[in-house]
Amino acid sequence: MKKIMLVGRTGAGKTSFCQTIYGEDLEYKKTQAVQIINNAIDTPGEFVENRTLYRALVITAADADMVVLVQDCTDDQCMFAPGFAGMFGKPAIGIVSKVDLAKDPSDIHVAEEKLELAGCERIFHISNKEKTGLEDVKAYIGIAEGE
Ligand SMILES: Nc1nc2c(ncn2[C@@H]2O[C@H](COP(=O)(O)OP(=O)(O)OP(=O)(O)O)[C@@H](O)[C@H]2O)c(=O)[nH]1
Ligand SMILES: [Mg+2]
Repeated sequence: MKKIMLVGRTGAGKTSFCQTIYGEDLEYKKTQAVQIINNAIDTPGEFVENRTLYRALVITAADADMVVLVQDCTDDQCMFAPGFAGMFGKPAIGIVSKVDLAKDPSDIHVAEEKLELAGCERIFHISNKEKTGLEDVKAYIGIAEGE
């Protein structure tokens, strides 16, 4: 199982994603500091919203095997500049989150394009609420069935 680090805006669904992939109940709590959820390093959205905190992200990533960029498909804003994922020097995948809330398939495509441009090698579409799209990403990260 790879150790992953979650990166994305406040409210993107990073903590929910960690809870979902490890089979925990969804419990909302704003992430205030870096926290470990099983094999995942969950970061606060502020780390990517404030350039001066990028350094904290890069240092935290030293411990991870893979970086996971999370983009909410209902969010017009994106914090991932082209090539963003390259700063970690680690494999990076992208998660388009909240697909249950997409008003139009284009919402998902636009989010996917942002993640592609950011440098993600694979992109997955998921809903933490409806628990869709999880098996593929879990397999990619190496979380076994039922784990
Ligand atoms: N409808 C829907 N809501 C979601 C989904 N994922 C997360 N949410 C909701 O979005 C809100 C924010 O989710 P979090 O997982 O706490 O977001 P976060 O990225 O950890 O945010 P910070 O800790 O502030 O950086 C919560 O109310 C979640 O219940 C999803 O796939 N679908
Ligand atoms: Mg969080």
